[in-house]
Amino acid sequence: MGILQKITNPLVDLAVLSWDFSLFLLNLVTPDLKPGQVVPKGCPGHNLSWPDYEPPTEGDSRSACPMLNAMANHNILPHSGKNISFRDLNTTIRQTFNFASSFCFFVPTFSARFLGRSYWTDTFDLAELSLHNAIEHDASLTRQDAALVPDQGKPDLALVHELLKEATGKMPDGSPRLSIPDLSRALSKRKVEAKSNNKDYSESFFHNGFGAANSSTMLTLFGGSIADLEPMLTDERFAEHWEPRVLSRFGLTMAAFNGTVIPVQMGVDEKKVKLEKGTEAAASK
Ligand code: HEM
Ligand SMILES: *[C@@H]1O[C@H](CO)[C@@H](O)[C@H](O)[C@H]1NC(C)=O
Ligand SMILES: *[C@@H]1O[C@H](CO)[C@@H](O)[C@H](O)[C@H]1NC(C)=O
Ligand SMILES: *[C@@H]1O[C@H](CO)[C@@H](O)[C@H](O)[C@H]1NC(C)=O
Ligand SMILES: *[C@@H]1O[C@H](CO)[C@@H](O)[C@H](O)[C@H]1NC(C)=O
Ligand SMILES: CC(=O)N[C@H]1CO[C@H](CO)[C@@H](O)[C@@H]1O
Repeated sequence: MGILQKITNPLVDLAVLSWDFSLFLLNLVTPDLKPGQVVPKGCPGHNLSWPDYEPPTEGDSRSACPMLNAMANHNILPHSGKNISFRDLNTTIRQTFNFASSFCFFVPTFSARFLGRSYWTDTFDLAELSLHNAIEHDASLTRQDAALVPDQGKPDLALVHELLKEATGKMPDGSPRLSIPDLSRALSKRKVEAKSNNKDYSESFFHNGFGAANSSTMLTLFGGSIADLEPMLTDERFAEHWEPRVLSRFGLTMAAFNGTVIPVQMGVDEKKVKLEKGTEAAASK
């Protein structure tokens, strides 16, 4: 049985999707949260004030996910990255990132399923989330492929800089912003590169979609702001006074998120990258 059959559970997934859609509708008819108040009172990050950053040390467990690592680096999750309950992950990502509760339930449940554990009673270490081809996949934007670099817990700084320098947009204050086409282009380049460097390269429709989804959080929650993404992707640290840029009262739903993910995924064009590479090579001859 393939891993996908093992981790999909149509009844649960259907229930979560309808719950998600209800939240999407509720967001349309309720007032937005006030800037500065997106993280609830009493939670780390409320009023734009995050707990201190402490880089990981030898023995700490870290994942392929920059944002979860950042939570551990700021002690929002245990700094060791170990023995985290799936249920705590639900609560903390709801508070920290203003993802809708549907999403906050769905991803930890999904992770519990692929690790063969119980969402309700079990725990995990961050590194365990990097199980290859469960969520972790080839051609990530901030990690070399697992076949080349087995430790997926640290960002590859050269890749991060390649991504950040794709930004062609502008924030309202004039600073650089990663746009939808910038992200599509970055994903296309990573795919072309990974396919040529990694003889064990694999991809699937499912991972393409989720890869686009994972990276689209940079455009929604971070508004594409390079000033905010740089500390997050290089040090896995919250920028000072950061808060989620999604102000919806019931959080970022998967339904709303689709509005960003689908255009990003549709814009992925590996042929174009290959053609451009070809022209560059010809021009430099
Ligand atoms: C339950 C929660 C979560 C789990 C289990 C999880 C897990 C993962 C994993 C395993 C990856 C690696 C995928 C790859 O190979 O590229 C990943 C990537 C990513 N995650 Fe998460 N994640 C979670 C929550 C979040 C949240 C809340 C955010 C944003 C606020 C986020 C943003 C990202 C981004 C941007 C990447 C892409 C990094 C890259 O392409 O190198 N994740 N996540
Ligand atoms: C929020 O932070 C500002 C600036 O750091 C501070 O002046 C203010 O008192 C804080 N408000 C609350 C309710 O903590
Ligand atoms: C893991 O955490 C639980 C509480 O959530 C605790 O009872 C247990 O002793 C911890 N296990 C280890 C190995 O630290
Ligand atoms: C998930 O977290 C939400 C809070 O965001 C909470 O209301 C809900 O009970 C939690 N769900 C489960 C199944 O633990
Ligand atoms: C988002 O789009 C994907 C595929 O395009 C679809 O499978 C999924 O059900 C959609 N999610 C929601 C919540 O609308
Ligand atoms: C934040 C985000 O979109 N995370 C997604 C990353 O990909 C996995 C599956 O590959 C999804 O379950 C997460 O929802």
